[in-house]
Amino acid sequence: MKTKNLSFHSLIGCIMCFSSVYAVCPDQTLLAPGTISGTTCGAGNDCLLRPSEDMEIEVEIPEDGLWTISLCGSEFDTYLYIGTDCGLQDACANDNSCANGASECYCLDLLAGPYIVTIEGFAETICGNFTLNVSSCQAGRSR
Ligand SMILES: [Ca+2]
Ligand SMILES: [Ca+2]
Ligand SMILES: [Ca+2]
Repeated sequence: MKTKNLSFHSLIGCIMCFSSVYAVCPDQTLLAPGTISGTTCGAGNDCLLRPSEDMEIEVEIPEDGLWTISLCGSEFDTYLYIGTDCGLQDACANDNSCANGASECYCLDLLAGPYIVTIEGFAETICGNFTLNVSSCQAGRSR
């Protein structure tokens, strides 16, 4: 199991994501494998990874292994960041791995534990409906 250095990550999280001091992070949680849908429109620009409105979703990875975290099928041009705390991208960052500018981190080698997935738009005024899917690579996946 991964151990999390809270003070270190909180410090870095504050530097990279200033307004998370004032906002609630995460917005939602998801136990992997699974899917969650929502919208970033009206969700607030709480994380400064991009200047757009954003959603932060805590994804609980239940076991060490290869995991795909995907926004494929989302209805706008997304950016995807995956980190060990709010505002971080230390696990993965992706812009356009799937169609229509949507983002995917494919078969990441992850330790079990919580990760914060930040869903942003490619530009300040871009927001929309997203579908976040987290699946195990070992379970097989067509692409
Ligand atoms: Ca943002
Ligand atoms: Ca937000
Ligand atoms: Ca994109």
